[in-house]
Amino acid sequence: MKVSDYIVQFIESQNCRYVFGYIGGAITHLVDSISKSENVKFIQVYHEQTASFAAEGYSRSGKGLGFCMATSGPGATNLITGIADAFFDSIPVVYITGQVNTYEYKYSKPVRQQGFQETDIISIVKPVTKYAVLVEKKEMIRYELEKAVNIARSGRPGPVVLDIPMDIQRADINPADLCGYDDPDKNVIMAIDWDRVRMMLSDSWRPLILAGGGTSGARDVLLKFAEKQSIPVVVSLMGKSCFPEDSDLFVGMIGSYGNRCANIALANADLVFAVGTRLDTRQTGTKLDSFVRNGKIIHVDIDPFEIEYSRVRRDYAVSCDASVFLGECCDKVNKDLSETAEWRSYLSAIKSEYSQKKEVERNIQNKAPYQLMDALSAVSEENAVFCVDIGQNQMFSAQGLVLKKNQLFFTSGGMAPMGYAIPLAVGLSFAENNFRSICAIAGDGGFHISTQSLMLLSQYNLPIKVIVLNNKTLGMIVQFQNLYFDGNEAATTCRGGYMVPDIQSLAASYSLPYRIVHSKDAGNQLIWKDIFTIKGPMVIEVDLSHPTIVSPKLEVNMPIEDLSPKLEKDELSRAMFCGRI
Ligand SMILES: Cc1ncc(C[n+]2csc(CCOP(=O)(O)OP(=O)(O)O)c2C)c(N)n1
Repeated sequence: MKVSDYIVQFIESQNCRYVFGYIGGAITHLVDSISKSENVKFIQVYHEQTASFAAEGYSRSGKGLGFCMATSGPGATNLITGIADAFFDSIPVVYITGQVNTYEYKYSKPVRQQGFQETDIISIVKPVTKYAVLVEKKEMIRYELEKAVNIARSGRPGPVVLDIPMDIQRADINPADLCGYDDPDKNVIMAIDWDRVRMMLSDSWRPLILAGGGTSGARDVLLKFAEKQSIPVVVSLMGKSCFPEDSDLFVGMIGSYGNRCANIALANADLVFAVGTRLDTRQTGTKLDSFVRNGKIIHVDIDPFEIEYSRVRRDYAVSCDASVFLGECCDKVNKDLSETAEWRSYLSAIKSEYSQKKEVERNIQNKAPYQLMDALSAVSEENAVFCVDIGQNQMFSAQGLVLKKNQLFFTSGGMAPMGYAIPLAVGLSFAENNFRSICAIAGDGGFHISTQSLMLLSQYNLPIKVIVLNNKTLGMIVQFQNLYFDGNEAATTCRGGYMVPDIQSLAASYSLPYRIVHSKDAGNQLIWKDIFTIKGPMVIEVDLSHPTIVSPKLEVNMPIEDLSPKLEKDELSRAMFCGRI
């Protein structure tokens, strides 16, 4: 059997029906083998970066493992942003790159290159992968594939890269002779000190759950635990959609761009269950001593390094899978609900006083982007997925969308590459096979960066609504420039040298239906309802007309509750539970 055929058989066995990639000489054997498969299809994209993000989308759907392929040299290097993104946001993806023949490869010789398009991709991606290896011997193919998949999926998930020379791809093997991989770490579990957890909860009057992206596979037990104990919940950006946001227990999203009510909740909790989160600076702010300063933190993260090297003071930290921890919490801890009643009623008052709606009423001139989020929250389908890009559009969505139980929200937290949303939506859409309606939300900048991926929407009639929040600027950076650079709009506005293409013409050149929604109609539910009744892809340009601002925002060196625009001192101290006790 040819090695490339064996690889395809293996991919089929991983519940993967689509491989995203861009052809080139060094992966032609693999693409040829896929083309002969009845179970897996090669989706030829229009930029390797699109393939790298689409494979993440495929994995993030939970429907199967994402696979991605690119040729040696420029094909492989074009994958790097996606590989790094999957690494920082813990998404299991198998990236396969073609390589020059082993007899052409330079190995450790001090020359720059021997073969055409030869590039040592393995050394380049090592710091942003869980595992990356050049498969030099055909006999190792089964072992390396099984090892790669196991590593990608186990523990804290992440990307792996297999670099496969052309002569290995075309070599002949007998599958019966190949050795497999045996996971050596199968049963390593860190014990949880339940007495300690119980004690901390029983001493607490103001408990709060902070759910991070690691709870995305633990939605049911998170809800069960929170409801059983009536513990209010805040989420991080990556944790958004892990808890139903129409629940009374939900307070909001925390962090540098968190909802004000959620940051205030965090500042006043006396016990935080921080689960499936690495407590990064965008969550804690830079003034670490103010983070949960009136309380204790139980930190649960599957990655033992995050537990060991956290910058945040924790009172109990354990490396454990979020679903295992929360599942056991449901059985092993119990709290007298009357003890936390005052905290819950305080939080519901804070939630209503410092909701995103009130924030917008008070502090935002151009309300259109937030009105848009209100409308999308109201009319989007029960099982809609929101794939969200980077910039102000990301924060409008994260702060403004109120998600229901079965809706999903995917964005990039650690790497945050503009141009992420549409390719991500493409991968998800192939995995979902029309089951979910998908919105890709992007700014004009991120949209332009990923324009070529629009081809796939019309080519495969993918049910993706691309919503472009067109403020004709790189809005997030303009906001930053206004804050710290005296409003010098270098490289971010038309004056500064940044231009936006004609979005309608772009949609037309990719044969996509197009609608424009003007600023005054951004919150018009009827318009959005009408848009969602149309099946298939569409580009919807939301013309935001005027400058846009994200609010609230935590400035550098500020305590987590003291978001800008700042509340009057008196008002803030009245808002603090701890100010009253
Ligand atoms: C690939 C990449 N380049 C640069 C940045 C830095 N950056 C972050 S947000 C942003 C502006 C985004 O502008 P746009 O896509 O128009 O969205 P808006 O902020 O206006 O909603 C930039 C340049 C980035 N995150 N990714």
